[in-house]
Amino acid sequence: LIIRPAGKAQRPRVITPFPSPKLMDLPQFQGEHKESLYWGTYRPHVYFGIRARTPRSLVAGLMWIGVKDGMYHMRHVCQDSDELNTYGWTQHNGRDFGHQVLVDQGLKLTTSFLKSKSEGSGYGGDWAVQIDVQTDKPELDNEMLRHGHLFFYLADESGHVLSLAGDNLDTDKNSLLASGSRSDIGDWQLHLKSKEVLEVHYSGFRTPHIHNLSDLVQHNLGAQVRKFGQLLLSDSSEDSPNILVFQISASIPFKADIAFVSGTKVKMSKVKERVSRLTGASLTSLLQDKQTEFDVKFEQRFNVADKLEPESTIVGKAAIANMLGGIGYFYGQSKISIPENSSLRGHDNFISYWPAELYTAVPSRPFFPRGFLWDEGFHQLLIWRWDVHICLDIIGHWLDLMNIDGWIPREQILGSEALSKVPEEFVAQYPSNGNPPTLFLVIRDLLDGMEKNKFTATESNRITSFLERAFVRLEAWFQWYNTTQKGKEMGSYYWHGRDNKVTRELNPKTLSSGLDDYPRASHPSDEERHLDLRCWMLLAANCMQSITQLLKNDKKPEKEYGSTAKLLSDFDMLNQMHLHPLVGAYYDFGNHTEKVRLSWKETRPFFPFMGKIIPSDSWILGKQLDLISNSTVFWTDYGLRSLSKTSSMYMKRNTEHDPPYWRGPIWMNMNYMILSALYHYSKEDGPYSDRARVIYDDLRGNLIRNVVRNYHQTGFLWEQYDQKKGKGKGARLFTGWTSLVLLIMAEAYT
Ligand code: 6A9
Repeated sequence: LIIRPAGKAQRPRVITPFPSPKLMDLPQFQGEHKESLYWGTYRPHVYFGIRARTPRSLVAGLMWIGVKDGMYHMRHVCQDSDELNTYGWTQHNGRDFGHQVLVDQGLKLTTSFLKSKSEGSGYGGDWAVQIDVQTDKPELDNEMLRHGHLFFYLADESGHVLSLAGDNLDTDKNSLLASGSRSDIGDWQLHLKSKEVLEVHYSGFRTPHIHNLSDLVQHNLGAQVRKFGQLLLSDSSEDSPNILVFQISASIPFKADIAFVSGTKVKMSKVKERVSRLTGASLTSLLQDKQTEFDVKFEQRFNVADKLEPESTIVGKAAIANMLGGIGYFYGQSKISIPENSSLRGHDNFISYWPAELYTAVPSRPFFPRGFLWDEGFHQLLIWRWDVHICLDIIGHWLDLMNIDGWIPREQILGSEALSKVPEEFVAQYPSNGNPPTLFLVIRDLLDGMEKNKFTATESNRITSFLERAFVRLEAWFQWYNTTQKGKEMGSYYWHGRDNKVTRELNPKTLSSGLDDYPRASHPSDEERHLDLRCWMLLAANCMQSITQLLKNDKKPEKEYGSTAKLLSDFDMLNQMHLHPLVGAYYDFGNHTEKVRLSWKETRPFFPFMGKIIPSDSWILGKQLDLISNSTVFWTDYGLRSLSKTSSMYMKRNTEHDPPYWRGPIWMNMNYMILSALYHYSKEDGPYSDRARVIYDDLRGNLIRNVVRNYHQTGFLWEQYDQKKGKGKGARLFTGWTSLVLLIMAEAYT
């Protein structure tokens, strides 16, 4: 009998952090860098929200009352059912400025964010919000549309009490709304100013459940309407409130400027000057300067002025602005599924990962406002080109989520606000399951950029020291894939964790691959060979080898990566394992359908082509170009299909509730990768370069035209595009990898 001393129980391996110094503890992420990114619009799941990059922050946000079909509706958390005509950042620099336009039926709101550090400011500086409310139907004599109601709130996640400036708020006389104190920023104050006459009411709450804020406000308003027949907050508060909501009402049009200043206790902190600088005409002019700065940087980074029509440029700006404006900060614990036969399995069928922070871009603010591992690699292809420090900070956070086995959970649902958006059955993460290691795409870009002197000396130094520290983690990550996902034959891989007991699905899904319902072997087994994973492994091995060379550390087992890379780029071996020799097309391999026998499955021209593995003079390259450009296979006027039209599963539902997802529609990340390969082959000597160029030009034109048209018609970037008519599909306001359209405009490829 072994009795462990109390309190010394060993942590289960799966929730043990990787034992090496954290990336986020690197000096480059401290000091000025850290402070400069402290406050931000890091709450992408709400229409407008601010918080700091700290686990228990003071958070701010906006709600308003929208009018639809003669009814009032509260707007707060981004929801598709709100049916906004459009919303999103038209400009954002990821640091101290953003400009967002929201159209809600007749109402047009503009929310601008500005951050500024001046003499006297506390840690992280001050910030301001300008909210501009207009209507496009001023002629309507509709009472409901003549008055605008905004609700601006502050909530302290750590429970500190917020003090109200007074019971009767009259911002004409005194702009102060509230104040408080925190250990991170010192004393702070919130001010409100406007040229117009505002009516201000308030309500205070005490609760740790900030994610229920919409309900709290709606209840308060509902009670007021029932009692007094008016849509105004009660001007009352629970004891020691940690949430204060201010209702700002005025006749439309009006503008409200909100200034948050910190470090206000210190003498000479110049509160008055700072507030007046961050409101009124001064704020407007500061915002204008930032807009110009954004436009200049956009042109300097993406160089698209000569290449684009003005309506395309608008979409390109929205793409980068939403990518940066969608960056969030999350804190919490992932839930990790534990297998049925495990001794860890007690009351719950999951255990919690360690509490962790994640700073990350998100695929979609209304639908998926959280981190996704393989999406993030694509996001960073845009972000590093804008601000490499933000990019490293994000990748660093992701690598710090690695456990001792070298595994990183795929979907990050951290904290109660994130959890409240996900149905329970989708929450748990499986330690047997991976997701494409796309962070290597970014690292390859960074290495390439350093070689071509694209970075300043400081940037290069930071990238190098980042990679020095990241090396052991990247190595463990590589090994995790290389061991847990390997196939029976040398040089073969398959996505583990597919369910071989499902009977109700047309084809068991492979969520880990990121391509969800893309058809694979009908009977999952260890005989499978997945071409996409094999190509990701080649990318990873190449990248590891390049890092080893850069770091010139002979203790690092460079040879090993070199030989893996060599093995995986062996063209003959690739062809033996995955090529149908007569058709010249590439396939997965596994047990298939009715007769259940080992055979090739689904034409996949994409992956070896995207990996640029095919020699430029090979007849197979010609065959690949045939498949891509053939409209009975992959080609459409709007981009390439995700599945060949000839497939038996083309546009088939997987279950009654599961419409086709990666079985036909056009996805931007895959199209971007193919364009990148076409661009490459068009520049390589060989018999196919001219043809590659023609296809490249056509495909690029089709993609841009279609995304731009959809944006102007619908007000949004979409998750995918329909392969028949090019119509946006799936989640709208999907500003994750669909934003790659900007890199396509700029012809900036990996
Ligand atoms: C399910 C539903 C309110 C699916 O963009 C994120 C991912 C991609 O990584 C993946 O490749 N999307 C793609 O096939 C969206 C996944 C959403 C799963 C959440 C819960 C909640 O709806």
